[in-house]
Amino acid sequence: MLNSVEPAKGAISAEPEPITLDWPATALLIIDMQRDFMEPGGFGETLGNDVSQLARAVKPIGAVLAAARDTGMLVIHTREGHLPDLSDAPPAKLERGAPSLRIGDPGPMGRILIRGEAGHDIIPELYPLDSEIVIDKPGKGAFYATELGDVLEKYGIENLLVCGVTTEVCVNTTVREANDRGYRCVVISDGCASYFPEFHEMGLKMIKAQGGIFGWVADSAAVLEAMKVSTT
Ligand code: C5J
Repeated sequence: MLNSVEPAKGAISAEPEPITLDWPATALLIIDMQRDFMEPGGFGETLGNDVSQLARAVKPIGAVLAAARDTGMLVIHTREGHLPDLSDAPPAKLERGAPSLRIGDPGPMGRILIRGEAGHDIIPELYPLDSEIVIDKPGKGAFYATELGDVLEKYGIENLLVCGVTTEVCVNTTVREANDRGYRCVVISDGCASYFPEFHEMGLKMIKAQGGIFGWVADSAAVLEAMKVSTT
């Protein structure tokens, strides 16, 4: 158990406190598990990052994804990326820093962070089923300039299980956007990862501090246990 409060039956053992979810009103939101972030030669590596740091999130996400598929939970995958003509990429993003390759440049997995290229695709281990929703986003947050809000409303979603990469960038930005829109977010701690382990830790702390100012944090085992209890 992650904290001292005894969870009710079916509640997720989470921090800062257990949370009971209405499962039919809950979706699994998997952020940016794309080759461009996870594999050598993609966007993440062009920024100078050690992409092997992210691999640890794959198995926990896979376990929760399998359970979500078994229970019929709504599953939403996101992908960060831009149109081939870069019309949705602000100059301030394109010009930033001194990467080895810039967004739109040709790389070993196609043009960096461009929709339709191999690097933009989701890794095979977590590949979306045809029945699952894929949201393409130009920014870090999954609500900005996307249809995500409309999709959640259409399916009556009130709660989000959130995982993916990276903890302090797209996961945190999306959780903050979701929190402001009234969604309860449970962030799956071992289903997130960062190129910087200390940012991962602090990114989770920022979410659950101050009574859960942005949401709740639980590990995949706690989420799976609560899903199991509520479906048996
Ligand atoms: C980044 C993301 N780190 N998905 N994107 O640029 O976190």
